[in-house]
Amino acid sequence: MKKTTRRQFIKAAALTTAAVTGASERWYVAANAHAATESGGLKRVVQKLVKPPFLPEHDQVARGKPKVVQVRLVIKEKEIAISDDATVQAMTFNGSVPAPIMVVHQDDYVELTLVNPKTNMLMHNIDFHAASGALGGAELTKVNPGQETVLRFKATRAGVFVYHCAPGGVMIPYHVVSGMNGAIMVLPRDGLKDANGRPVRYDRAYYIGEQDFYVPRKKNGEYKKYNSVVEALADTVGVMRTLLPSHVVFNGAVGALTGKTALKARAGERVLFIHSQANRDSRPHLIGGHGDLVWNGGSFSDRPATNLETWFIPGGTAVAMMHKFVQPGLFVYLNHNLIEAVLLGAAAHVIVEGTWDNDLMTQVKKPGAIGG
Ligand SMILES: [Cu+2]
Repeated sequence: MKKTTRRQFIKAAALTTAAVTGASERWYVAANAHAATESGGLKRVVQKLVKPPFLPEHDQVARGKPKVVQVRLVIKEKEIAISDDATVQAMTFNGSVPAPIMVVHQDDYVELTLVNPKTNMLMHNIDFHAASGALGGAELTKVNPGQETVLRFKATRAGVFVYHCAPGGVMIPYHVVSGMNGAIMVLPRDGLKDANGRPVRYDRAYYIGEQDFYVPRKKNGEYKKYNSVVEALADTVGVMRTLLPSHVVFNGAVGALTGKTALKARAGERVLFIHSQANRDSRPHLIGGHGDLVWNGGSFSDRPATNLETWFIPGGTAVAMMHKFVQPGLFVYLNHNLIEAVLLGAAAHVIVEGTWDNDLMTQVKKPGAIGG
């Protein structure tokens, strides 16, 4: 295998960025300066981001005028275990796969400080699908190890949106399938509405980030291990070209949202599931439940679809679904490509407490001998 140095990779990434974008930096400087005047004088709040599946503290209905919401992402290149037998040299925002979800309201400004510590090897940046212009901010946020930058954008569209690293060329899919993606929820200022336009609120919300990984194997079938994101690149891109992921998981690892870390709810509660897939399509389904309200494509400006059995996430999208649990027990939330769910890992558990409703379901006769 041909060895490539870190410097060669950084140079290659920089060249491909220029080739893909062909953009002039000067134009963006002017645009950025203009934005500074628009958000001046607004109240500033710091949003403390938390590890998924949890959401940061937020109001469902905005209080007062639009704000500048300050968030901070620190990029960490680090090894993570994604199954009993495989590790990945992951690239992360704040150390988790997926990256933390941000929650703001429409017309708020998001002011992100993006930090690339000098302990990392690669250049990174961020493309917010919720933002307008400059490749979603990617052109304005390229940070080499040892650098930080601040980006501010106005959240003009209500919905759930993916954000991800997009440093150019092959580095775009490589960083995304190494874990460098997350989501932002931009709530309508007056909160969510049901299919009839009536206000609807959630009792809990969870963020599920679905991630496809492409881990190379040795000749004997074992997964290969690498010491850095640079060392893993050539082999991993080889697997990526097959379009056949070795793993498709929720929240960074097979079983990450099962057992002790299963999602929890009570019968009678409305739960909002925000599900992102930054690279591939997915088709979520809640076994034993329904997509009561599904904001297809992630837009809160459109009426939600109702009572869906399975819904769709086009790759590069986040989608929100609300379900009111009406029975207790174990519910499985999965990608209803059942091969991906069961063999590759795309499944989560929801443990629901409450009292069983016999009217909705009853075991009339226990399984036993035929005619017995
Ligand atoms: Cu990156």
